[in-house]
Amino acid sequence: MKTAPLRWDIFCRIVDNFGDIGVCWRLARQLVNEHGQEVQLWVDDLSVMAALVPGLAEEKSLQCIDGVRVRRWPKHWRDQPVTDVVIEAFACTLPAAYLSALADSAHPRLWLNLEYLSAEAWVEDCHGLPSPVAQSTTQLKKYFFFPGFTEKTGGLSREQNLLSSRDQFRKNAGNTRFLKSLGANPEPGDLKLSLFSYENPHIGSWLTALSQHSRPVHLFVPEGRVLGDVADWLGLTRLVAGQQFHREQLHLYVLPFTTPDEYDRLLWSCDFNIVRGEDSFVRAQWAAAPMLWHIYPQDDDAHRPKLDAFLSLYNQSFSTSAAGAVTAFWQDWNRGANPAPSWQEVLAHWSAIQAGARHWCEYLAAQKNISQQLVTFAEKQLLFAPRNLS
Ligand code: TRH
Repeated sequence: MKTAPLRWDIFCRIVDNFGDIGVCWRLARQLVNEHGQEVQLWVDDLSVMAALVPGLAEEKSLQCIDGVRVRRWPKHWRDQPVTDVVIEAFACTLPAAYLSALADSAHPRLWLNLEYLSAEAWVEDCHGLPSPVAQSTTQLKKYFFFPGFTEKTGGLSREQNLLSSRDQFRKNAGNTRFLKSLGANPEPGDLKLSLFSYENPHIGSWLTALSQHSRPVHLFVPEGRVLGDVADWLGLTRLVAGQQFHREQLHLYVLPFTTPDEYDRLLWSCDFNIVRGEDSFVRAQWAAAPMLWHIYPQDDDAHRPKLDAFLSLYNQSFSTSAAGAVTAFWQDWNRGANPAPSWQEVLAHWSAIQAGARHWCEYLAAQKNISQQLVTFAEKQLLFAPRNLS
């Protein structure tokens, strides 16, 4: 039975960096374009979003992009009609007046708390649990929605045609053309890497190892927080997009921050990707190539068990020795130890690590993606209850 589209409000507060809006924007687009839903995305800082969405006009309080109504989340909230489903992304705290309107609504409403991605085991137990906070009203239901890496979680963001587009791109030599457009001309057998990580003061020893590799290495570094450490190694004070450097075997390209789709193409074109946070971390997994995750560092070291939990799942796709090499490199990088020796171990297990990365991607691709799961969950909660679709 075909059901009428639900109306969704997604609220996104940008705490830091690009991950919060990267995740919400991707989700909003998928709900509209792949599931025919009506979506408004409320964002408190459009200037950060503009880095990912070039057509976005920062000064506009309402604009429609790719079918999504993008709205500035104003400091002083003015009354707005509430929608069927509300996503409160990453505990961003809904406007109080909006919340009361939700609770007072005569029609069933669903309030979902979209949580940060984690591979920790407790996520499976908490995903989809009702939140007691709002259960006092009969028409408003609140639930925790956890993305994750197993069938018992809310899944990961993956566009319907993502993997087929990736395969076509590679089959049609899109990677060669793409790297050429960045000014690179790698020969077959050269190593191609991308680097989008947080600061790492020990990166110099790894860059030196790359410069001494047996074959040419092409390293693509989008503008971001690691550039200062790369500049230090080059003996420069700062780097800007468009610059290229050549040190022994290493060709280094500083790239402008680009659109999420172009960034996917970079990940698909490289043999090894260093990624960070939440969204680039997921995109690198869909590239099905060896990778390293620089996890978002938290003051209380809460990121350490998250890193360990992911590694123990991920490593199930790898042979024992390849898993050991991956773990050592990831842990060294994330602990601020010298990553050069464990990088040599990665190189020593290269084909086994490539096979493991492909296997992991296939394992994930067999699961339902997060937008499918959200729509199914929302329809289940709201479908049989009378709704105001006016
Ligand atoms: O920017 P991040 O460090 O975001 C982080 C995480 O989301 C973290 O969980 C959160 O707590 C913290 O912010 C506040 O890393 P992330 O998640 O990888 O987001 C980067 C986004 O930028 C991702 O959507 C990919 C996108 N991107 C581009 O669109 N173009 C580019 O050129 C690059 C390098 C990235």
